[in-house]
Amino acid sequence: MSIRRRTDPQNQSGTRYPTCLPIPHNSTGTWISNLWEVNAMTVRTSTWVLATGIALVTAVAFGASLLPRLSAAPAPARTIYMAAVEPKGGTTSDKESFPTIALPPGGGYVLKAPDNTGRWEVSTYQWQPSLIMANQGEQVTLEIVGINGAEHVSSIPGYVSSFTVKRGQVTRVSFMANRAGMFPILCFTHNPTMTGNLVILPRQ
Ligand SMILES: [Cu+2]
Repeated sequence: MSIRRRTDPQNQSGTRYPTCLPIPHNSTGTWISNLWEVNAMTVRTSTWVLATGIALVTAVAFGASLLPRLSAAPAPARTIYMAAVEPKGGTTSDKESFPTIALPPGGGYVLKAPDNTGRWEVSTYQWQPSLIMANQGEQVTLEIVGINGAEHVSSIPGYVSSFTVKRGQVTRVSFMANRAGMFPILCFTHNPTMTGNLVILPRQ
């Protein structure tokens, strides 16, 4: 607020001081409107500047208060449902001859010789689905049920060192997908066929 001397002599007495403005006083408490005039424009400008300042400070303080909350926001979650399965097929020797060439070793392939009825079977162990994807930055949970095979001792190198899936049980494997790329999902019990792929898509 600024105050300047009133120059109009006709206004030096009997003039009422505007009630909307702060009243300047002398040392005895008597208001001095007949000597001084408040520059109302300056008062409005000062008020606007003060209000703007308060608003800016409030906005900055509010924004700063949000930062810890944003940084502490939980990562988006993704649950992928999988199963340990064993697709199987078979026939009888009178319809199709039993293969004479053995399948690759490792437990992932199973070729059962003809039984006393002549029926023979072939199967393979797999993850279903065998290709799964998530986004970098997601909290990923694999919920895996064991359908076929007594147990599957497994690993996802780069993410999960070891886990085991058992028939009739659900195994949950959780990890933060903080690295993009492709990672194998390995079952050591059923090589080489029970190998899946986990694809972590890079953050945009
Ligand atoms: Cu397995």
